[in-house]
Amino acid sequence: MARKKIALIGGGQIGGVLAQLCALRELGDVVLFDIVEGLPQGKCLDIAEASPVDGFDVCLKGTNSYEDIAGADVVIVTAGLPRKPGMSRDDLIEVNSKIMTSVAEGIKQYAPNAFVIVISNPLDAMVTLCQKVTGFPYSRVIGQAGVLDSARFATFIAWELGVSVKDVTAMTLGGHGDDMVPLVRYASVNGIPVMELLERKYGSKEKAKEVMDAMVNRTRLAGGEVVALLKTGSAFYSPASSAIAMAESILKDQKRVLPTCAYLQGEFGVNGYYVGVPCVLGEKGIEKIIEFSLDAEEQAMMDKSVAAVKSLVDSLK
Ligand code: A3D
Repeated sequence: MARKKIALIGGGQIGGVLAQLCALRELGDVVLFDIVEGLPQGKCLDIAEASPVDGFDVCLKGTNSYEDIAGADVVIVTAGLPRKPGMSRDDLIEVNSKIMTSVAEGIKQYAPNAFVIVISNPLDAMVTLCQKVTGFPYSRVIGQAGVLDSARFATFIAWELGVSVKDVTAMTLGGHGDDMVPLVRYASVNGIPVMELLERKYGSKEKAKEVMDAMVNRTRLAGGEVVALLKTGSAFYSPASSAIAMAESILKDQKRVLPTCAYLQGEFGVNGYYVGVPCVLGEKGIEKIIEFSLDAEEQAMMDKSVAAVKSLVDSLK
């Protein structure tokens, strides 16, 4: 069986970690592309020289030429500027739209059969633009946001309850903005509702709600929390891990159910927009969008998040 090939467009903070994770997990051969000469070559050389120590055996190639991504099975896009303290993700739309257009043209020309996972912000708009320019089927162009937002929510729950993150299930829906929808009702520790555990811990429904509200709020603003600490960029380890989980599910046909920025055609009452929802990811990309019922409060939050996505995406036109 031929080795898989993963092309990473953007060799900055996230791109470098993506290349290292692909290598450590031997997901396939890696091509790291950037417009800055020397940057992707230097990072690939550095990672390759760790291979005898870490014991991985894949080819890593840094490049400034799109020709090298030919034949890629999966392309992960991080090209674009990250935000600085005080900026919202939406402030990046103008500059990153130009970058995304050129990137999508490169992918269309040189890797026309690839699955594309977009990470560049503002996420919901950039994945929309990438699909438009490539013209690839919706099942092959997706965005990473929900895996990370959900992981952040799960992390805060695990810390609060003093349990392993491995036993926490938590999910966010909606756009990758401050209106995202962390699903409290479905958050659990090994199937036990988190709200019940909080009520037992604090002895009152009111205090449990207060603690959960704080975790929901922290989840929504979690990206900004990292930006404020770093001062010169945004999160990069956790977004890379999140996109790798999606890529791995596609490359190995794992059929994992992962929150994915997917093009909706009526699901959750949304038509014609990319929004974060749970999807089965396998060898055909998005193999299924999983619908389930939201209560009135969750639906209202979803509607608000979708409205924010629509106004951002419509500003592209
Ligand atoms: P950074 O370290 O600046 O890397 C971006 C790279 O893109 C740089 O190396 C640039 O040289 C390169 N680049 C610029 N223009 C082009 C081009 N035309 N073609 C190819 N490469 C180009 O940023 P980063 O890696 O920290 O973040 C990358 C993107 O991901 C930003 O837009 C962030 O806002 C976004 N991001 C998304 C999430 C999500 O969960 C969705 C999380 C964190 C960051």
